[in-house]
Amino acid sequence: MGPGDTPPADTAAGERAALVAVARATLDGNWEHDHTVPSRTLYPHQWSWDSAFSAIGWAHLRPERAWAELTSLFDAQWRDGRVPHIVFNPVVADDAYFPGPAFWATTSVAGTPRTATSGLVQPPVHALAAWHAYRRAPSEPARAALGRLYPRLVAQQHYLSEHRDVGGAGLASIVHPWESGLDNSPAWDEPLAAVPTEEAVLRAYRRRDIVHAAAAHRPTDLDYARYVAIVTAYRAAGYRDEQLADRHPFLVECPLFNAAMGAAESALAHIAREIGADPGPHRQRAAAITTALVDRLYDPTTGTFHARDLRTGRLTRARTVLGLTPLILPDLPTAQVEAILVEAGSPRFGLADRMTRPLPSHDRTAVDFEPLRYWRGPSWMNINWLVRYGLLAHGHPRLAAGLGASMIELAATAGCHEYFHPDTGAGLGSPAFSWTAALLLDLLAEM
Ligand code: 9WN
Repeated sequence: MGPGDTPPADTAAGERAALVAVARATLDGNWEHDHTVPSRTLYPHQWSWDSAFSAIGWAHLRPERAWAELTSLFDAQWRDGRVPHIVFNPVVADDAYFPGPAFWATTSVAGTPRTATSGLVQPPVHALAAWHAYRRAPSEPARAALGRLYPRLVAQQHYLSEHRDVGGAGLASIVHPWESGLDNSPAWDEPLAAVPTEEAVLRAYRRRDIVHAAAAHRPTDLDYARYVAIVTAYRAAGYRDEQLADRHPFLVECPLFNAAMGAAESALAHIAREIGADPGPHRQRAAAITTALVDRLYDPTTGTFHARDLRTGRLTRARTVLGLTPLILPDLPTAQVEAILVEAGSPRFGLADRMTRPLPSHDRTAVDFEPLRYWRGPSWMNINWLVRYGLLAHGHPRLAAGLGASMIELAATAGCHEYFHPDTGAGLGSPAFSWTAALLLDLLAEM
């Protein structure tokens, strides 16, 4: 049976119950006192945007964990408002993950929490996730938790708009590919190639990821050498953001990161109304970010959104799935919504009312499309969930249903893997990955 076909009711109910059980077992197995690890083997600490997606899943199972998850993450917020991309669990050995806490050395930096963290951030999807989780399971304790989170979410946005607007046009820059969440996306190839380094840098370190996953499915050693070089530069400057343009080797405006920042303001407007605060300023900021995103990152000649490399001033050429994600902005103008639908429906991505496989992470027709390598081709549940969210927001329920059915089919066949082969659907990376389970639960509740 293919995605979109209707099974008999009892089979459907049985399959659904089995899927819920797998997702629940995955999330339960990855729960760690106050947060969910993305994967017990590959990622044994707390990751920022993973926690946002996990919270959405917990809202369906144990809502108190959704709020504990977000609260523990924001407990590690820096004084300047940045929410670190990794919060290290002190009881896990330093070498369980590379780069570990000793490499980041954040605890000696002023304004950081006592807990060791990384010094980078990730896409700010937390306000959207918090609002979504609240709507899935509204209650008085949930509203109280949302109220406590609100000023911290506002501070997160403030950090990005005040410290990271390196281009001066109202968008935030990422200072490392890890901040995009799509680490080795072809979108970063051009800016990354300009980062001076040698693979030999890695001789001083030991990658842990390729102990747990196939090296051919992960970023290369040269990628890692550059990742290390960029962190080293940022760390040497005490993770400060002043004069980044004069000294930092990697500065890029990412379509997803900025779409998340705009969508966060829209979500904050809803949250503000719910808890009795003023939604007006959030609505204004959402509109301003949407306008800046269209001005800066939309290319009318390709009809999609691209990343802008601030070191060259140019848009990077790759047409990746990042280009579709501004759909999560509720105010995105119709012209760009239509353009994204054309791009998504093209053979590059294959979005349709009935589709066999979810969206790949990169253009299927590109010469550098790699179906096994991480963010250079495989399908990922979180990006598909975000695009589906955007399709619903812009009134395309049939496309959202087609995409959703293909996502459920993927997990039903392969399990809650980290990512999936974009043609065969085979599971890749970690076999018990939290956001796959969490977002599967969310989809099952809706479809
Ligand atoms: C570096 C945890 C994280 C995700 C990222 C994903 C991967 C880390 C890594 O895993 O990144 O942050 O070690 O590869 O790319 O999106 O948050 O799941």
